[in-house]
Amino acid sequence: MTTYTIPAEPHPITLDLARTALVVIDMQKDFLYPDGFGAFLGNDTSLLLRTVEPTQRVLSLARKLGMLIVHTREGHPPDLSDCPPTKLERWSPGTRIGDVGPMGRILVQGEAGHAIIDELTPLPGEVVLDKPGKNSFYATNLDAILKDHNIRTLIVTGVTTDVCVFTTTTAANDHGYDAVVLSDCVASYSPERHRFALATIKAQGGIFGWVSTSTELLASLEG
Ligand code: C5J
Repeated sequence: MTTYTIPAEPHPITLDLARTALVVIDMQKDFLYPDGFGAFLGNDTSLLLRTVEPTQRVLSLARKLGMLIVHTREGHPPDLSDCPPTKLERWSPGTRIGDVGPMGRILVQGEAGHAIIDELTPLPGEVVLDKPGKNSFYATNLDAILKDHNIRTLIVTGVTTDVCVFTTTTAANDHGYDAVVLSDCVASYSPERHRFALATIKAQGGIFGWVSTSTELLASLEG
């Protein structure tokens, strides 16, 4: 067993490398690229693009170490059959799921904006998990995949901190995993909500998990 202790808040966490997976959440063109749907809604995508370089470093080390790597993508099939009516009706016409956005139909599988950004293209053998919800465990086989690999700890990266990262981390806790969120590898369109989500995850002695950074993780694993 190869274990590493990673500096983290609220306290260091020891992980067993063979039982640790990297989860890269929704690094999709529509959320990150300046010509995607997130930007079309008026969001500053540069806040999200800052995560790309540190995430590339973490992904590269995870590949070198042979860790299980899971990339998630939020979206629905073209007929929107798994999208609840409430989610379909929520926004104004023209900006709803399935409407045509700047990079194709919004949150629809197979459209250009639904794809993972070129900088983090998954390699063969890595899991690409399509999910209809925010929480990556909802209506997916993520828990089964992790259990198949005897995973205990998740290194969590991706976007957005306050939505899919937060809900996946709280669900990971309920499913019995330790989650370590890397603060420089996650981002929100709102810096305030980003800070609040991270503060909540590590509050009360780590009620949902841990918060660390790519620098601390890489220094520990490379050391
Ligand atoms: C994610 C969203 N990925 N913000 N989705 O956080 O709707």
